[in-house]
Amino acid sequence: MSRFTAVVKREETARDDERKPLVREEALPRKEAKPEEKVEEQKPEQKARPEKESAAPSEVGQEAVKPASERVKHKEAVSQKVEPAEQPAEEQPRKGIAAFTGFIKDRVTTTTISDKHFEELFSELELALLENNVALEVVDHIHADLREQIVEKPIKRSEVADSVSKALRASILDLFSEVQAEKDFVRLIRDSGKKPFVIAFFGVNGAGKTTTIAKIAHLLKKTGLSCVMAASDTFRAAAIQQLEEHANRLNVKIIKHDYGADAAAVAFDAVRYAEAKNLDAVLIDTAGRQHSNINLMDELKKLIRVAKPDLRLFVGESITGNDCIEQARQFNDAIGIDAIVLAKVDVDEKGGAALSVSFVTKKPIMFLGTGQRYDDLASFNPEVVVDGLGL
Ligand SMILES: Nc1nc2c(ncn2[C@@H]2O[C@H](COP(=O)(O)OP(=O)(O)O)[C@@H](O)[C@H]2O)c(=O)[nH]1
Ligand SMILES: [Mg+2]
Repeated sequence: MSRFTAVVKREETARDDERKPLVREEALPRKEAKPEEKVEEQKPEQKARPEKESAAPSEVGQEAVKPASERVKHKEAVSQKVEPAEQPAEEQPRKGIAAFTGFIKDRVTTTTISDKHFEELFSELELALLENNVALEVVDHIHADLREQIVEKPIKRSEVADSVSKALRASILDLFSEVQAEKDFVRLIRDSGKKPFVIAFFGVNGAGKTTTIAKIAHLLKKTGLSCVMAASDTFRAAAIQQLEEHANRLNVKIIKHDYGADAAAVAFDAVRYAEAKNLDAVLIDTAGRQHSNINLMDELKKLIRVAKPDLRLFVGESITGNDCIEQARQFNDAIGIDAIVLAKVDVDEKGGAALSVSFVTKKPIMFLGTGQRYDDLASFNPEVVVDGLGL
């Protein structure tokens, strides 16, 4: 999964048609940010939170636990009978998806894969997916889908690995099929007929809201659209100042009140300002105390009533994996979100959040945050995620 971010980077930066080998980020020489381009130094307290342990089944929804734990039991039962796999002499231990397809190549001698055999083989893939922060309900979905596609279906021995890879690719792409985002964000704004087009950003502290707003303001400017920022995170010390620094650097107007002011009033003033100045968009920053905080949700609901955003973007940190998915679910339940920005995929070696967050919330991923510069914002393409998995 570590190749996920490398592929995103490659898609965004390498415009040439040449297919470059995928390399791990850390293998590349570090490119120093030019001071004026760098969005912001990471302050120690804002540093990306360390990765959580991969999801233990107990951390996830109850109803989803059952099928997977049944499979684990099944795996134990089956593994008693399985003869040790023959290891080709020079072979390195394979992991994850490569292990799954390779395993099939090594062991399958018949032209169909039985249910029992499938369960045994899937347990490899299941572990790889869980380790990579893919939510359990997504693993269950892939399991059911893949089983339907390959169990007891006649497959040529020589084509087994290929067929399974194709089935897995189709299954993962299917995760996104219900929720295709408008690919062209700028066109979405232009075609909306709304002036100003109001976008509100939600998410927990440190997820990347303010940084994403700066990146989007930069994107809008590059495409000739004007905007104003609303400093509606009036709760956190330095939040207004942080947004203001971006506004100054980008030469974008910011509407701000004092700390502790009514967030909805700030947003309202920004919308009024945009109307008066005939601006194209309003970007509303919001506070991000814990999503379980009822006061915050009430404050955000009021802001939504007053500013009537046309787009409610949830900003989540890719690296927090299942936490990010839970937050997205809870923000969606509490205030309703339209789409997702998955920030910090550049520091996420796992990538499971991208597979899961859309599936769980049924909302599209609109952007990926791929770094700390203004240009580090990639539009989301499911095919790129699947390519990154080597499928
Ligand atoms: N590596 C990386 N860091 C990011 C990204 N987006 C935001 N950050 C950093 O994450 C930290 C918190 O971001 P901030 O925008 O202040 O989060 P907020 O509290 O949700 O507004 C800052 O240090 C940002 O520079 C990203 O896509 N990649
Ligand atoms: Mg902020």
